[in-house]
Amino acid sequence: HHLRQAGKLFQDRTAAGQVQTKGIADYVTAVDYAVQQYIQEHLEVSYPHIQFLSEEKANQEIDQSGLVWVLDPVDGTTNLIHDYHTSCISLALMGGGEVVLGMIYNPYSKELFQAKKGGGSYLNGERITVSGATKMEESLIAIGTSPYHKEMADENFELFKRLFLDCQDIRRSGSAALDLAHVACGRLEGYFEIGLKIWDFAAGMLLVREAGGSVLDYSGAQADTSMVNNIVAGNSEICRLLASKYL
Ligand code: 2AM
Ligand code: CA
Ligand code: CA
Ligand code: CA
Repeated sequence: HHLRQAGKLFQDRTAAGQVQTKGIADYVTAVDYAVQQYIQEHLEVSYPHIQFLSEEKANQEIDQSGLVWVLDPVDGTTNLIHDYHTSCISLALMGGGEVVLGMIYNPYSKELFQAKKGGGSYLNGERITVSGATKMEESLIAIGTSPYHKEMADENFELFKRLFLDCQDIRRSGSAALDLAHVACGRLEGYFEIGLKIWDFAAGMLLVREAGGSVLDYSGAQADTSMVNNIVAGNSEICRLLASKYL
């Protein structure tokens, strides 16, 4: 599988140290570019008619009504720079604005999460489902701190405090895609973050839904595949509670 091969590139600490700054707390490394190039080249050979959208390239002239691969070559780049071992590759296939395939690969744990529209979600080939917890006090919730929106720190941290007092505990991973994968397999009951880009959430959104969970936006509506979205995911009950009571 191309993702497993590309995941080996995460081990190159020299490339991970070649860092450019794109904005506040927003980085790209030589690993991001190497993973993107490897996957783009292999997809273009196997699927020459499918468009390719990816975080670290120019994406003009993408026709969202056709088929398009949506790649985040490294989700969790800050973690990669710190050698924190909490990053992944996220790849989705979209058609007509719908996600039809979702794949998230964690090269540190060698875990491959895969979902096909209508076909369920799998972790290394085994079927996965969301957690059955229905109460906040038994729920582990991943938060998104949105470090590139420091002007929102006060309202974010007030929300985190309210939630922290009610839930079992909170977590902050730094990888939106891994958080969604972990909701899909029941390790987390819920996750939310503002301003996610399509390459952060497309694969994870299908994984959570095909595992029996929900993915909403902050208004409580079904999350759509806009380029940017505020995302709340979880098993259906915890997702509904998060959207209605906290966000
Ligand atoms: P990245 O590592 O691919 O950049 C962490 O909060 C999540 O937000 C990660 O999935 C991270 O993806 C993403 N992220 C990083 N910088 C961002 C930015 N400037 N705007 C929105 N999301 C960002
Ligand atoms: Ca980024
Ligand atoms: Ca990302
Ligand atoms: Ca990225």
